[in-house]
Amino acid sequence: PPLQRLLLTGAAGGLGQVLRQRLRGLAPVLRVSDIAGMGAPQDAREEVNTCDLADKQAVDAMVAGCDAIVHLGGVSVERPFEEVLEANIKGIFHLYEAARRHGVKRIVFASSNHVIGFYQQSEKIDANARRRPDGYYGLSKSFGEDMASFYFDRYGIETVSIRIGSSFPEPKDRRMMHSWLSYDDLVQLVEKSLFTPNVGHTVVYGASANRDLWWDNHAAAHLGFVPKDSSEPWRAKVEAQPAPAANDPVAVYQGGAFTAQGPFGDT
Ligand code: NAI
Ligand code: 15L
Repeated sequence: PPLQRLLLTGAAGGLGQVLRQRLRGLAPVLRVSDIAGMGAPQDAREEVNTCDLADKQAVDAMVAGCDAIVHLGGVSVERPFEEVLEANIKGIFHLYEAARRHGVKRIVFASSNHVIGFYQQSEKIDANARRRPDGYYGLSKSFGEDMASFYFDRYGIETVSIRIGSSFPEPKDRRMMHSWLSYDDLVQLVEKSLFTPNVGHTVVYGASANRDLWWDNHAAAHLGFVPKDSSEPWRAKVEAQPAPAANDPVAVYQGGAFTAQGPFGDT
């Protein structure tokens, strides 16, 4: 059945601002949510909801009345565990609990390459590779994928977990020549993740058709995701930057600099 009300979390963020524009029209009502300000509703088809994902009751109210969710909200970089715990770990539990209570059928979860960040850049992996999270942030996304798996097996709520590479207007460094996901390809992948039937819990890598990919999406072929863009037009610009040392984490690991952050706190 067609969607009635689509929820977009993280709507004030970098990707949220893009998808707020590009997903409107997929459902009669788009509800946008964030802890940060989002401005007024853009038109009569949009609802604006301010919510802290760490607040269970607020998340329940955010989800009520929605039949599908694109979940971008949360801490999006490496941070101390306590911050990641609130927004991402408690947050994803609150989201799935609310989805169960309110009969949400489909969730598109913004997972991350940092779930597998400790693979080396010389390795090529698929969705079945053992996860190797590269920090608390990556651990929280790994937990989110397990939450999605459990809520499908137990309650039949379907999820596509998109392990987004680097989704920005253009690739900013050598690593992103491999990991870049254009906004157009992101939009295509989110739409396919929302509307492909019988996805169960599918894990897909979110990268454009870059020349030297680390990630093989054969396990998600049923989504029919065919990226149209490539990082190649930026190669000369990116390779004009000074090259990192061969043993620099940005040149060794798929997760790049995230693998070398922390420890945080008193140590
Ligand atoms: P972003 O940091 O710009 O946006 C995240 C949004 O979540 C922000 O607007 C923030 O206010 C909101 N948020 C943070 N804590 C919250 C809380 N406790 N309650 C409610 N909202 C909260 O990040 P970006 O780049 O837009 O990424 C969106 C999603 O995609 C994130 O989940 C991120 O982890 C994921 N992702 C993004 C990648 C990228 O290349 N942009 C790569 C891999 C994953
Ligand atoms: C992510 O998960 C982050 O949200 C984003 O800001 C980038 O750092 C991206 O990964 C990346 O690995 O380039």
